[in-house]
Amino acid sequence: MYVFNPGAIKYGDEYIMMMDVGTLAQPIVLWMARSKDGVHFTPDPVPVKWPDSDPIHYEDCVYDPRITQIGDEYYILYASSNASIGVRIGIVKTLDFKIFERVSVGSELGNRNGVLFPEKINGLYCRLDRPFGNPREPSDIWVSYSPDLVYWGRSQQVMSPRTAHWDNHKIGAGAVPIRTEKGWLIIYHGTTTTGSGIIYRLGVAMLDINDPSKVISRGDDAVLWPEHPYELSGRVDNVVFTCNAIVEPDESVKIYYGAADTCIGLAETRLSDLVDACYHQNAYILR
Ligand code: BMA
Repeated sequence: MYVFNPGAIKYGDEYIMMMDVGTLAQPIVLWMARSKDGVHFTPDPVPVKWPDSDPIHYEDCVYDPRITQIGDEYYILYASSNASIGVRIGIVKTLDFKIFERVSVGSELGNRNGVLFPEKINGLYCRLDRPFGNPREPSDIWVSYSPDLVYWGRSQQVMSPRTAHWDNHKIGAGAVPIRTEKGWLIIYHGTTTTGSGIIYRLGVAMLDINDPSKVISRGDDAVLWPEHPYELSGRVDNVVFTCNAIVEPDESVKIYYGAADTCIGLAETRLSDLVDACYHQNAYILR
């Protein structure tokens, strides 16, 4: 069994994790686990009871859930895949992590890594996503807006892969953006190709608080990369991949992440260190 790429959020006095669970015999399903301390989790006895497919997009596999709280509601943006048609971003909501209600098939075909901001921006819901429509490569992070979480538009490119960096191949939004005094902190994944396959790492950037299409600063270096055996080798080797990070009241940050598409890791850091990393430039990178 493979358990990976968790969305995670605090709900009441619990930490909730919703993750991809797959076996060799069945497609991935979403499963929840709960914890009192954010470290020791107990899985639910059965998978999440996901709402029926939208009539216009039958989904045969769902994965990579990102959970965003807005008011009392929790929105889950996830990859909604139909094997013969393609992948879209699905949107489901819940009030209690027991009953889940479909909001919309939230994107056109050929999009995933959808991440909803935790508040409206200029009166509109706002999400980062990763459309595949780019003629060069399926690679960039974009931003889109919606009045109702159904109709999305005003799409704009935010960031692209960078040459001579760890994220020179593909990038996609990871954790739900975190509001800071300097702007929206994003933790994203970036890939590079090597002779023995792709490496997934995590990096950070700061986006303008009122216009997230504007990148204020982007750290040169990755902040998390595969280095431990369980990250280097598994169902897919050399992967760290995040969907949510939790900022604690003391401004420590828990980054939950999938390791090698096989198991789940927890990396801890401080909010100030992640913010600093957005401004860190590496003298050794050729420009
Ligand atoms: C991405 C997604 C993730 C996965 C990653 C590494 O494209 O499919 O679910 O963790 O690849 O295999």
